[in-house]
Amino acid sequence: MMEDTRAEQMQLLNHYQDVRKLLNVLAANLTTTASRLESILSVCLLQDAPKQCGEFCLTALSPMLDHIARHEDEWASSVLQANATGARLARIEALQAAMNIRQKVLQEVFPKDIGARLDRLESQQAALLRILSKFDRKIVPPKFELIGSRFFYIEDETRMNWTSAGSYCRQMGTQLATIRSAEELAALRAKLNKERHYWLDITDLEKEGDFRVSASGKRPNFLKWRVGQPNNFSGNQHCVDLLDGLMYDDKCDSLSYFICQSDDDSLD
Ligand SMILES: [Ca+2]
Repeated sequence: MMEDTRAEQMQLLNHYQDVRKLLNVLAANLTTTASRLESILSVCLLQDAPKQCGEFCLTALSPMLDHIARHEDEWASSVLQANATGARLARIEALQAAMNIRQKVLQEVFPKDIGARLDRLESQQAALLRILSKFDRKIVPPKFELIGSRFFYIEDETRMNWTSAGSYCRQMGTQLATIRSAEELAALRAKLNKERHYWLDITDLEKEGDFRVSASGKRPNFLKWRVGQPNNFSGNQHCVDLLDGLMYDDKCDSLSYFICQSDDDSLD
């Protein structure tokens, strides 16, 4: 009797546990369904979802579809342009790569000090040109004579203003004379007419009182002023001449004889 009652109790307990499992499953399903409903309702608060959402979606999408249709061609051409730009970029990149390779090759072929070597070559070339032109000037033009240690031409027939006298010398490939020492002055003086003025290549036309060699722009190596000279008499004496072994500043447009020299002072 007792045993029968116990078996019934066990059976009831098993049923109770099965029912409880079922209830748990149902409760879980209900929770899932509730959360789905919640999410649907938060997006679109509709009473009849299938019908109303269809209209709603069409209404919302229609302008977008029209917009797509209107701009389809435009977008297609944009895509084409983008493709063309892409192709050009690719070509530019290829060119850049080729240039990089060429630059690398050049860097390997040429020595790194090529710039310094070119600079040295240029200065050597300039020095050679200076020497060559001095050499050229040593080929003495006709009518020039050795006076002291250099060659001079003394114009004793025609008087000219200072500018024309300078041009006359330059036409012979020479320049108006400067005097480099007392010895040279003495040697020249012996060849000149004591009563005549002879133009030299010295002037203060650029800056009053600052006498310079016209050919070089430098200060003369040697000056031998007469007492009281230069006096810039009347304020317009800017060209230097020689009279009886002494120097004067004189008006540049005065007519005087002159002396040319074969050396080029600008090369000193
Ligand atoms: Ca004077």
